[in-house]
Amino acid sequence: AMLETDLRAALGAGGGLQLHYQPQVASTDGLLQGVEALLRWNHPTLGAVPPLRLVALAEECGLIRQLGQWVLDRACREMAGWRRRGVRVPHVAVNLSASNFLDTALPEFIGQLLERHGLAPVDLTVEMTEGVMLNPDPLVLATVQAVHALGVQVSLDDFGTGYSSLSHLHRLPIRELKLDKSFVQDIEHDEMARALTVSVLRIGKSLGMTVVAEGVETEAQRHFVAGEGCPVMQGYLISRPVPADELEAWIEERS
Ligand code: G
Ligand code: G
Ligand code: MN
Ligand code: NA
Repeated sequence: AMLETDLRAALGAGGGLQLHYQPQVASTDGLLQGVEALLRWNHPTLGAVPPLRLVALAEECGLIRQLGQWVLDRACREMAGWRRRGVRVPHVAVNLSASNFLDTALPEFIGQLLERHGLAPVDLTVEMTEGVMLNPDPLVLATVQAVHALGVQVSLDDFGTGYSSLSHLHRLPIRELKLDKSFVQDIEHDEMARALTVSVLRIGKSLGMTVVAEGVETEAQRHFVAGEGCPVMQGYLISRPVPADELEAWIEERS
């Protein structure tokens, strides 16, 4: 109950919630393709609360809608700031949880948010975890369609771990697959991980989707995914998720 009070406060004014941003770069030339926003909660007494714990807490106390809206608003606000200052960030990707896609008001919220911050729909991507498609609720499908209709891109996160039927893939307007980091991390040692990586790349390519390799930590992993034609990479090898001001410095340093 104490944590719930703290979360309510954090969702209000300046209560220690923050977004960090992780760059996504082109495999060919290293150019920045976008950034993923990742939630951080520095609790006044507990310290860093892991984002999955925070999301679970928000689900439990009925705050998941507010949390999703907070993340969307913060990401769009920071994106608008980068635009104003001429910092070239092609788009920002936000993670939403399954229950956020059950909210039929989500598309309208996003539409108004973009307008309020003076952003174009292509400035924003929403990531949904592949698990959502395990047993897709018709409401979720309708919401994803409506978000897509706004012109906002939809990305399927943790791809390869969700056991989704591949038959759902072509029923949803998905622009991007994020190859789960559990595969990328085993590339050097595990033939199966390499085979699965190649398969996901092939699926993405044949369906006209971008594939982002997540969790690229080593030169050997980078070399393998790039060599197999993976267009975009993300991981500690390129950069850890960093606060907005550090991201800006990272971009300036490289340009
Ligand atoms: O870096 P990391 O520990 O940030 O993230 C752990 C998990 O939490 C990942 O699965 C990530 O997708 C999820 N996550 C991070 N930020 C958010 C967020 O803003 N909303 C939701 N729903 N999940 C998030
Ligand atoms: O589920 P999702 O893909 O959104 O989770 C992203 C998570 O992966 C975040 O917790 C982020 O901090 C973490 N992450 C990002 N890059 C790397 C990496 O290179 N290695 C590892 N182990 N984790 C990473
Ligand atoms: Mn993600
Ligand atoms: Na992921």
